[in-house]
Amino acid sequence: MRKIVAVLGYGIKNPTSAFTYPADVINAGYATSLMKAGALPFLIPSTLSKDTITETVKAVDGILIPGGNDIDPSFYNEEAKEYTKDFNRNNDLFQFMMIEEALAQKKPIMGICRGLQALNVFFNGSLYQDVEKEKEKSIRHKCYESPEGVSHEVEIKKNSLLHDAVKKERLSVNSLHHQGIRELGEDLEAVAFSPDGLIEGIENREKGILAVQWHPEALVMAEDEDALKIFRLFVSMMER
Ligand SMILES: [Mn+2]
Repeated sequence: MRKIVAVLGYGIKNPTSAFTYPADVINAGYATSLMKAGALPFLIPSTLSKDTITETVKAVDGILIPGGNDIDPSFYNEEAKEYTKDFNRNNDLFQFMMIEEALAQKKPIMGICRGLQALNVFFNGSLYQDVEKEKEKSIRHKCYESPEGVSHEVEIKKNSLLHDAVKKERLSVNSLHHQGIRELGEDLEAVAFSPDGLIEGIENREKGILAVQWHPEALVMAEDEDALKIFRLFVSMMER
C-alpha cells in the first residue's frame, strides 16, 4: 500500500476567474516528486473547515507544505515591511492547523521553501522579511531565473535526516526565496546552511519534521537524484 501524502493547497485569487473566492494552486513538481518516491499525493484544499482537519489528517500518512507567498509577519510579532507582499492569513492559519494536527497524530511533515518558514513560525521562530535586505552579509537567494539550476551550495550536518537522505555534507541547490529564517523556532534543529550562514534546512527527528529552504521538487523535475532522495527519506519516515 502506497503512503498517502496530503499536499496542502495554496489559495490565491485565480486571475482568469470571475470568482472572488480563492482557487488552490500547486506546482506539478510536488506531486511528481512524491509519486517518483513511491507515495500517493492528495491535494488538500486550503479552505478546509476546522472541524474536518482531524479526519483529514487521519486519512493520510503525512503532510507536505509547499512553497507559496509570504507569511503574515504579525505571526512573528513584526509589522509588514513594504517588501513583504501578498500574504494571506487564511493560508497561514490553514497550514498552522494542519501542522498542529499532524504533530498530534504523529504524522511526518515535510516543508519546502514557505513550508520551512511556516514550520519555523509555528514553533515561535521569526523570519527575515527579506534576506538580502535585512541579513548582514547575504549571498543572492532570489535566483528566480534558474528554478531547476544550481544557485548556491548548502552544508549539511552529519547525523541529520537530510544527511541520512543524501549522505553528503555539501549539496548544490536552487534558491528561489526572498525571506528566510532569522531566529530558529523552538524544538527545531538547523541542519543545513548556505555559505552566508542562512539556515536552509531544519528538522526534528522525533516529531517527524523535515524541511528545506530550497526547491527539491523542481530539481526532481530536472532528474536530480539527490533531490529525489530527500522525498524518499520523507516516504520512509511514514513507514516507521
Ligand atoms: Mn537560498
